[in-house]
Amino acid sequence: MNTQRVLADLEARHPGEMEFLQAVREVLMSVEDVYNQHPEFEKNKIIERMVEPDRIFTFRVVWEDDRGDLQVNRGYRVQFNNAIGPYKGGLRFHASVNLSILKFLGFEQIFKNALTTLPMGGAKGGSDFSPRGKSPAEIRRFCHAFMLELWRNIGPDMDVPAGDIGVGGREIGYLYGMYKKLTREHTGTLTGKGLEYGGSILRPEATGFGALYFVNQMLQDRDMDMAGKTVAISGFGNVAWGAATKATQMGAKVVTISGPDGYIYDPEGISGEKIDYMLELRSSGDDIVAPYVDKFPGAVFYANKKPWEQKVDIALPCATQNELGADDARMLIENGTKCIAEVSNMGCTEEATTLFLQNKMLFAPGKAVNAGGVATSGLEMSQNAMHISWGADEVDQRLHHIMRSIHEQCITYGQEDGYINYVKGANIAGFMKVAHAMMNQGPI
Ligand code: 2IT
Repeated sequence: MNTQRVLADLEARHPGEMEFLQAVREVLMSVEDVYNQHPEFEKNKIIERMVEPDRIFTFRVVWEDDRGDLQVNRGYRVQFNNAIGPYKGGLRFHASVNLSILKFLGFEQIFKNALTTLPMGGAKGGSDFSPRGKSPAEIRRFCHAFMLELWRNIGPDMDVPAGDIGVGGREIGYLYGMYKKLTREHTGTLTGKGLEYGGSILRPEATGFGALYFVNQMLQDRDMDMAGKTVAISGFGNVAWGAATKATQMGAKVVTISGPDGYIYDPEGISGEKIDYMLELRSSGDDIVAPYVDKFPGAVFYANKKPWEQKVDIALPCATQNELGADDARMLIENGTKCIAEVSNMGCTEEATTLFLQNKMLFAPGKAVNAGGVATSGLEMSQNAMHISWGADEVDQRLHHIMRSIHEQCITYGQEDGYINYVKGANIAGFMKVAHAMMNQGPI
């Protein structure tokens, strides 16, 4: 494979799509050697086909705000690859959403879903609608309007959306309600549903819990565990909440959370009612963490700064893409951080990732670490298809098993003279599965 040529072609066709190009570059660099050992991949143009989404839907979403004015947003669904199963991936509602971001997320989702061991293809969607400062009624009207268009392109064996940034249980409820109304079917076409209407127990916790199961495996591999470790977490949404809950249960002390306004440092540890308070902060809709210090005066708020300047044992970016840059990485390395695991998708910049790998840090990428979320969505699909619901023990056991399997795949493919390169391991393991599936199905 001529990686540089593939990337140059892609750049010429998608100028300025920085996030998409970044995600593709990372995978291509990782798989280059393995790819070149398989001339049949080259002959079948596997890479050229893989970087081209199967199809993309873009549509207009019109909704009425509380003043009675009409608002117009853009809606998207990128169906990237269904070689190993129906399209699967979240919906993101955020002002920053554009095609570059959704294509990067959809591309990552292909390999992440392959790692879960479950039959799911890769997709992503969303809108540039920002839930920030919107009333509950406006959010409901937007979700209904969004589904008025999307419903034709999704289905239980075709494409199963879920949540992501800005889309949680409430939004999934409205989206599912409208989907059900339009199709007159109750087929579980979205995941992340409420427990009363087909949702899976533990889905809200699954991304954070799965991430901590994975981190625990990483630590065990170097004869360490979570007990007594200090943890820096960024973000304060659903993923940060699940990660903080499980880290605390495992005996670690979470000392930071963050928002767009800055970060909270709480030396006593963010546990118990403080973790619950995160959800309250989130549901206020203001998208800020500063009020934490009014409620818990032992903590400090650092405006417009990131938590990576704190000396901790474990760093877990849980907010959004490229949230941890080269300077942050240097600080974490200098501070002797024992483990850094991306819980957000592509949480580290390319420079930061390179620094971690060059310094042989214990570092793992989002597509491995956060795959417990979509894996539990896969378990929700299975329960829906069987018209049953599993108990918490069953789901948690399966989640454990899946995260262990992902870790093993990373070890198998990520060996570099005794160092485990989890980035390479995750990319190669996911890529090989999808590439073989594509080969077996012919040039379509
Ligand atoms: O990035 C992700 O894996 C998600 N937002 C979850 C996707 C899903 O289908 O549960």
